[in-house]
Amino acid sequence: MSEPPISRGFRARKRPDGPANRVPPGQHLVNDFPVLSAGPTPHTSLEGWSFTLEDGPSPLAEWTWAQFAALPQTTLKVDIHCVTTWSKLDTNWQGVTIDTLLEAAGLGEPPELFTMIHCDGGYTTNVPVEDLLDGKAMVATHFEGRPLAPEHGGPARLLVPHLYFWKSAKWARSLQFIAQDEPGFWESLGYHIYGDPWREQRYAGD
Ligand SMILES: Nc1nc2c(c(=O)[nH]1)N[C@H]1C(S)=C(S)[C@@H](COP(=O)(O)O)O[C@H]1N2
Ligand SMILES: [Mo]
Repeated sequence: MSEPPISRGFRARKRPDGPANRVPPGQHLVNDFPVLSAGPTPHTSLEGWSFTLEDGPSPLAEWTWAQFAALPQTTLKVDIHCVTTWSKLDTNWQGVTIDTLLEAAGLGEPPELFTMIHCDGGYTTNVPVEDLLDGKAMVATHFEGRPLAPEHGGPARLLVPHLYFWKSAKWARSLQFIAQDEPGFWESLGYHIYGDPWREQRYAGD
């Protein structure tokens, strides 16, 4: 039954989904869920909440909270990576994928190649459209089976887990399609325009 340690070690290193292989360079694992906000937590009533898709200055579609909650829901189990070096494995989210939003808006094709996400409180972040499609991103309303806490972006935040977590904009209220990539809040302050944790794209020029 027992195998030589060298064989076990070799197998462990090769295991593709081992936790060590899921932590990008320069990151460490945490079990808690740190809160990182550039300003105070906005408190928007669900009655006053809406989510809008825009093509540049033109509105394309808008959902009230009730309408948004009635859209087809998706769950995602994903790892998240904050540029301040913490990563968290196997986080569970529920929300509406961007694919579902486009479909619900009657848009076969996204109208532009880039997006800017706008939030209550004024935070913005830019994400290329292709990083939002094919189930890679959602507007999340639930975390670990419960409504998303206000400090973590409730009632709804963008979730783009394959990019650094600053791209997962909290208190998201609109997704604006734009023709040219433009920096959002942190990107204008020296953070990377794209932010791939596996390529350690923390700051402009990385
Ligand atoms: N609206 C808004 N979204 C935001 C931020 C923010 O300050 N405002 N901070 C970003 C950063 S830097 C990170 S790491 C994550 C933190 O999310 P958390 O507080 O749920 O951990 O939210 C991102 N989304
Ligand atoms: Mo962050």
